Amino acid sequence: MPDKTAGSHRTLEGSLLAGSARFAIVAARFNDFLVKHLVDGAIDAIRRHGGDIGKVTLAWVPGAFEIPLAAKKLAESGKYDAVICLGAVIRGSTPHFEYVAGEAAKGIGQVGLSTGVPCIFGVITTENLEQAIERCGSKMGNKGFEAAVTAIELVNLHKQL
Ligand code: INI
Repeated sequence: MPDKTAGSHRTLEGSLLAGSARFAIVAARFNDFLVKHLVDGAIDAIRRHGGDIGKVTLAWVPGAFEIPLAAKKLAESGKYDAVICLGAVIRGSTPHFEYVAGEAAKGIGQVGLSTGVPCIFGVITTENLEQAIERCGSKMGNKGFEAAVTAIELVNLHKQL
């Protein structure tokens, strides 16, 4: 935690109040029995942080590999303050895990940098199904919820930058 009492520097920090922020969610249908929980978690987080879930747009793409392009179009539309990207890539189920997970991570990062719209990496990448389940609302929390909270914080921080 930043020490807000030390020195005379100016500290910027985004609040966790969603207010009237507009969010787009891009969700990968591959492993949708898991990703649906991430989507529910993200919407729950927006609602519980005071956001208007009527303003949320949800776009489904076939797999995590397809997330970046859809995220780019949503970010470029000017209609959203942040794009929350959700998916589940499980090593056990594919020999091209590295490609899918790597391209999703790199692409989502590039969309944020190139558009200036916060683009959140809420794609879980795990060794096996058990680890994935743990991140979709059980032992390790819900990474969709966490991704949405990150989006809220960044929207509020970016207003000050
Ligand atoms: N897509 C995922 O989102 N998760 C995976 O685990 C996965 N596996 O295992 O292959 C996956 N593959 C599909 C990929 O994202 C593309 O949709 C596909 O290659 C077509 O471009």
